Amino acid sequence: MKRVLSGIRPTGDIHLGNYLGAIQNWISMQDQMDENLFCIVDLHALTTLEDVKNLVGNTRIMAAAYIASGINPDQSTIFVQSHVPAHTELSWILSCITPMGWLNRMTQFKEKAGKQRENACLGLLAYPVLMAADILIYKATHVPVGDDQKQHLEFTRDIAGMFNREFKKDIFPLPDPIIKGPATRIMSLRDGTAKMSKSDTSDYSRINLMDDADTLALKIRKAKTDADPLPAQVKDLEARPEAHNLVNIYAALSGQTADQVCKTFAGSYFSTFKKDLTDLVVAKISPIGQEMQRLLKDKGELDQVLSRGSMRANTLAETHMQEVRDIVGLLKPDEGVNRTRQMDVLKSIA
Ligand code: AQP
Repeated sequence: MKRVLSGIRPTGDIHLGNYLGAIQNWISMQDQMDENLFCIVDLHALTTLEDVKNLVGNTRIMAAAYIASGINPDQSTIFVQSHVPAHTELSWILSCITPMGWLNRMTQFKEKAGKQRENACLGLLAYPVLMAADILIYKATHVPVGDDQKQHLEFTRDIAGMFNREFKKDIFPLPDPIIKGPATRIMSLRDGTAKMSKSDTSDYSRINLMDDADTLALKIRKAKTDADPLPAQVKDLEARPEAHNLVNIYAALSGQTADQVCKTFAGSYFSTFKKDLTDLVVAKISPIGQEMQRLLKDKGELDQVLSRGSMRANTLAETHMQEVRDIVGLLKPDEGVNRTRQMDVLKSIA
């Protein structure tokens, strides 16, 4: 059984990095896998509360982005993480076998906490445990993500192995990270050494899926580059991170390798290359943005997709959660006794 699970935090404008690093791979896997689950990980958004604006709106925007990009809700399960309580239940159980040393080594925690390590919230430190639960609760076998999530995926495999050994049951498959293509790490348009990110304060650092054609053209025109022409081979771009990034974006959107792009544009200056890149970005991204705008006009329809998704996700997650409760040795509630107690309480109130 090949089952895919992946997700994005609804923390702001969904950008080209999210699309090329994650969603494009989800779409290519849709037909190849037995089951696909795509989650909007709203509980993860709470780990950086300062960045959380309009969580409800952003959750719907993310659902619209998934569908507009090509995730078919009749074929794949699209749902919201907080609608499936088993994620947090499993997260707690996993956190009880997670060594603190493993969490302290996570580079994303170090980057996000920065110098405020002592004041950083527990949720930010525990983020990888919840992410492991997101994946393991569905016994997912494949997880398509961008390069920045590599360490969290290794952590998930380690924790799954540890749980299986600790309880002497092969319950969790070790999920395979799918990190592929020329766009596993799209960089900021303003700084080729920083990841394109929703939380970057400069909107000119990223290409948003909902940017209109004029904004896309302006952002690419303003993107940082250098005065040298493009080389014939991508290896000669190693010391030119901004130029390398734009070539990677062109390659990913046109379905070519970065070397093929270099060959085509060898000797051209960025003034020429940027014009072709703009045409390509507008042709690929504008229709997605327009479809998102259309989908967002009918919130009822979007909410229905999410509620259908959460029904499927809950059914699967609860089946696996029951196995986990049995394995760790939690007492099952006796339904008969529970009902009698409820009646007693109701009588005492009456
Ligand atoms: N720049 C990127 N290049 C390639 N892939 C990327 N991803 C994110 N940025 C890039 C991939 O998108 C998926 C969802 O990421 P996320 O929103 O859950 O978390 P993130 O990695 O923290 O993304 P951002 O945009 O940087 O959000 P903020 O600013 O809120 O932290 C993941 O598969 C990720 O690899």
